[in-house]
Amino acid sequence: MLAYFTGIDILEKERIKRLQSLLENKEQRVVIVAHTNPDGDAIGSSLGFYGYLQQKGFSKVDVIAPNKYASFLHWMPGNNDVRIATDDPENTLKIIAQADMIICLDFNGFGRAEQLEKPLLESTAFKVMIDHHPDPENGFDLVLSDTSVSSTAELVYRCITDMGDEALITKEIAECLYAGIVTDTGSFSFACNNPATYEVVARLIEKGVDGAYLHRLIYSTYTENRMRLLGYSLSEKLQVIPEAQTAFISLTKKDLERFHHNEGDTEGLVNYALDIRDIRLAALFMEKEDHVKVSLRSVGKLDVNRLARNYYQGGGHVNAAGGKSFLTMNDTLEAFIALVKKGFE
Ligand SMILES: [Mn+2]
Repeated sequence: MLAYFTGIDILEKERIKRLQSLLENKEQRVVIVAHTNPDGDAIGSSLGFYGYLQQKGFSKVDVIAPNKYASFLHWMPGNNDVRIATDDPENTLKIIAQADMIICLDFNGFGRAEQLEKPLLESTAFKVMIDHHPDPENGFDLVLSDTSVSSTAELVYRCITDMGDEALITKEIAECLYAGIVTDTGSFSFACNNPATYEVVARLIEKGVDGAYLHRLIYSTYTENRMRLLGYSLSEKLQVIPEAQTAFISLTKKDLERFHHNEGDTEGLVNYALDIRDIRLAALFMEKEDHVKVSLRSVGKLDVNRLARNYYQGGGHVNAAGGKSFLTMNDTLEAFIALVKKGFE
């Protein structure tokens, strides 16, 4: 039996029961939604839950991603069924409007689905949130939120198990959930100092997951251009502010074009800046069409979720967050440097 994994606490048990009874009607139309710029946990938990509903006997389930995502996630079982909202906006809106139940995974406010925010709000479907980000927003009919878990994928495993359906988890579902946990913990290097996470992972391995194989599918996927962009970013575009224990990388549109940048090529890049000794805050600034995308990472108690909320109209976790700046790249960097030098805490 599970030694550390004791299931969701009493308060949550009522909610699990609620979800369980809601899932008794297999004829209803269910829509699973991931957040914009979906990461490994968003896609992994969405496809894991999708597989689970299929195993349970649901036949009208759609999975929607607001926009395209990186190709290193395309191996996941069920990936070909994911609808990309930006590819087919009309049908996406129809599906959301006709849904009986909407399950939002790995985000906790409709705004994180960007252009789908309004349709989601307007839909009369029963709305479920399963997530691990801090400060869940109102507007959901059922909230399963736990900020202590490594990932939404771990939470999905727990929900399925608590509903008594562990036996329905196939190898394919396990692979999706494993991918979510691996990517959200930086391959078990943060947000997982909890025996329960490893116990869930042990169960997924029992289901037939080949960790080494999946690791290569996820991480050993660089194109030559992506590898050279990484080298260029570190040697030419990295700035260090030792007195503020801060390091950051900035990439203009021209930089990105030079390396024929593809979606996902800068995934994980910000973490390199954090690997410098004594650096506690790392940032990546990327020039987009009408804004600068900001990714923030920190170590320890330094709260980049707050930094992202207060200065970059975004959010995330204490040690990993993101947002946007609508200043020019130069002004964005100047403001950032001033901010970290004066100390924003
Ligand atoms: Mn996550």
